[in-house]
Amino acid sequence: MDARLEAIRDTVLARNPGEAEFHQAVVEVFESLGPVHDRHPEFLEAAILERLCEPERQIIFRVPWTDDAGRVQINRGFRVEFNSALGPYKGGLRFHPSVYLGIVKFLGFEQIFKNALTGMPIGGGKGGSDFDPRGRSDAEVMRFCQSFMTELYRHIGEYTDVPAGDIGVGGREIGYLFGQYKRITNRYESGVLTGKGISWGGSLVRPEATGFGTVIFTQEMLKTRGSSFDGQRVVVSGSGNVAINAIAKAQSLGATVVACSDSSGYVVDEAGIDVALLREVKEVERGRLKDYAERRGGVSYVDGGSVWDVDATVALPCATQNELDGDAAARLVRGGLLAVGEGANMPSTRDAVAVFQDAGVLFGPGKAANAGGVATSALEMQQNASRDSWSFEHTEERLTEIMVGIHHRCASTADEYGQPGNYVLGANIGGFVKVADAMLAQGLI
Ligand code: NDP
Ligand code: 2IT
Repeated sequence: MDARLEAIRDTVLARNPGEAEFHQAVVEVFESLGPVHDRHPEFLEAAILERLCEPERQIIFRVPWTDDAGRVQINRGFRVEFNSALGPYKGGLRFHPSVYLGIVKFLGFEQIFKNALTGMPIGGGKGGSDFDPRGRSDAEVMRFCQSFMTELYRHIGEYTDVPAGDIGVGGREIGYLFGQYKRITNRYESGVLTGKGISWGGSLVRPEATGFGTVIFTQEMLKTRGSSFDGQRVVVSGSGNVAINAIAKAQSLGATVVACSDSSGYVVDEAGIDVALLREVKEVERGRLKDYAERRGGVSYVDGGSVWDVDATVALPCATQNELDGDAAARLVRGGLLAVGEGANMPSTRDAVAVFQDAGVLFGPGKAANAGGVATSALEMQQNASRDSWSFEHTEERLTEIMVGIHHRCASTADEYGQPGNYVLGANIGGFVKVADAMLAQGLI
């Protein structure tokens, strides 16, 4: 790493002790930015990096609620409003027991660059709670969401901060959150949240957008080698919103998705995952992948273990951070891997990324490859602002244009900085320069 940046990195790490995921995300970005600072010494003079690493605002709050047995439960809520140089803070809410400040900050930090890459007018933010929705009734989830919004509402708004979904937060949760926001503020302010239901201000394609976008980005990478999804053997991790829609899109392009996972195990389905059955089990019944395997029949379900033990030509990690380590990466490379598209945020460890890049595997980092979700959220905001709603076809066309544009921006930036095919460098520099220019123009704030 560039020596000037090393000193800034050390200060950032020391100022934010115990936040391993945030450190990892910061270091990964800093490693790309040396050459930018050679060309733009003004960024150093204006302390752009120091400012970028310090969130504009961090909110931590108590979320009290009662469970179905009448017992009082207390969770912790977070919203980190990281950077508003390009637009209102924008990013999802994650409900998962592992959530703490370091996770929210890593996600918020990555979101700044991702959102810049989309070309849409959105800043970076992220939030969530250590609430575990697993096994909770609808009524419990509703009471939790209402309590969460009773504090959050004062910090958000169409022009201020626009949350959406992430792990553990989908259409059901956005509905309860929106209802409570509307009730407290007495405003039907559609643009305050995205991922809404289609009849009350949501956008077609938003539910599919992250998974579809990941596949579109990966298809663009494959094209640079004269290849495509047609005939590929694909492994996807996770079986939530991003994973299911990535599976659907990859198979619609002629690939066979032979395995997917949840946090309990993975299924190997050599005939190709049955997407309709997977949706029924996971989205309608909120069941487990084991239930899919039992209902599907003729497939193998592996309790525990790693889905990355299954050979693939294309890997789409769509579950969570650091789920794919250096050993798993080396195994996948030995199995004939051509490309990785990250549907999740930071799913590959730093070792894994190095293994992929050294082996010449096409590697699309999450902040580029999974940007279709937030980009379509921005399209939802556009529709809300104009009180309009677009067709599925039109919205999907816009998503495709945006993903092809992000691929182009990453690839051309990597070329410009003398590292063709390095999408990590391209995404980090491409996102950073846009935000840094805007921060310079807006003065010392
Ligand atoms: P969901 O909650 O719909 O699904 C998450 C999936 O990942 C589930 O299958 C879950 O398994 C698995 N998973 C979650 N945590 C872990 C863990 N600690 N270990 C193993 N498996 C785990 O979330 P999404 O599909 O929305 O999100 C998946 C990833 O995509 C996240 O990294 C998220 O940040 C990222 N992302 C999401 C976007 C969106 O629009 N939703 C946009 C861009 C990125 P189980 O059910 O067993 O918990
Ligand atoms: O990580 C992400 O980009 C998301 N969870 C989606 C954020 C959004 O505002 O749609």
